[in-house]
Amino acid sequence: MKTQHKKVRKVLTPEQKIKRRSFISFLTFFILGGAAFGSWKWLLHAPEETPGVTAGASQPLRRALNKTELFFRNLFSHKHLARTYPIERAASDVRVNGDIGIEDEDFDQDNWRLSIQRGKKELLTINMADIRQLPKTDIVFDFKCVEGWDQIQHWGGVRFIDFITHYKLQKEAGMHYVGMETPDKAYYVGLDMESALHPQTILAYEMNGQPITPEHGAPLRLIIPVKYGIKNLKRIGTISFSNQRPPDYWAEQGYDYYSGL
Ligand SMILES: Nc1nc2c(c(=O)[nH]1)N[C@H]1C(S)=C(S)[C@@H](COP(=O)(O)O)O[C@H]1N2
Ligand SMILES: [Mo]
Repeated sequence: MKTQHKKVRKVLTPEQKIKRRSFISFLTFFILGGAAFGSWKWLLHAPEETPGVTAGASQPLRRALNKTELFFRNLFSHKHLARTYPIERAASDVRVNGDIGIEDEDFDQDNWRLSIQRGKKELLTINMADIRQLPKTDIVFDFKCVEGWDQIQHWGGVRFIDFITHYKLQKEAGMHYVGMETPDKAYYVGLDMESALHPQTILAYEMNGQPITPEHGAPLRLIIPVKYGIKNLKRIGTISFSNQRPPDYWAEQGYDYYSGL
């Protein structure tokens, strides 16, 4: 004969069941709530990135943004070439937009020099005659402004990668970023090295086969078809290389630092 062992289990009344559930709910609420509050405080007190570079995002947020950016970067852009068009498609009446850093009417093109620090001690000062001697590349592509317009345009100049090779800036090009600014430093852009070295990125001195006019950035401007117009700096004065993000005029106003297409 088997003895039946009955497990003695406390039978809860409906009221007790409700009480127990409420207790679990409260506990969950406090633990999760506390965790959320803690994370918020942590974010709030986390140091900010260099002001002006990421419009004041805190470091943990910046890291998250960088991760997302990297993901999309690898997914699209850089292996691809921007679409090009036959020369007849290029606009003859080229749109003008933005004059920050190029307003000075007394600006003297003949005295213009491009300054670049090479290594720790050397400052290269390059004039237009030097630049015109380098191999020339033409491109006809659809120029896109974040304000919502685009236009097929024809530009000519030296590919940035060819320029780097000629001036033996390979070591500098091993860094993460390029910074460019107007001679008066009023307009400035930061570019990831991959985009700067993209085969369609050029230091342009011609538009529709003619020297660039002052309002389009004479004597030398950046044409970077993998980026929106805001990164296509007109009238380059200085080029620098760094591993930190260089300041960027429109990124400081809240625009996407990367601004890629
Ligand atoms: N120095 C300088 N470069 C600049 C700007 C500017 O205001 N100043 N505006 C940018 C913007 S927003 C665009 S769309 C393009 C316009 O170039 P474009 O005037 O030759 O059409 O230049 C870019 N480069
Ligand atoms: Mo623009």
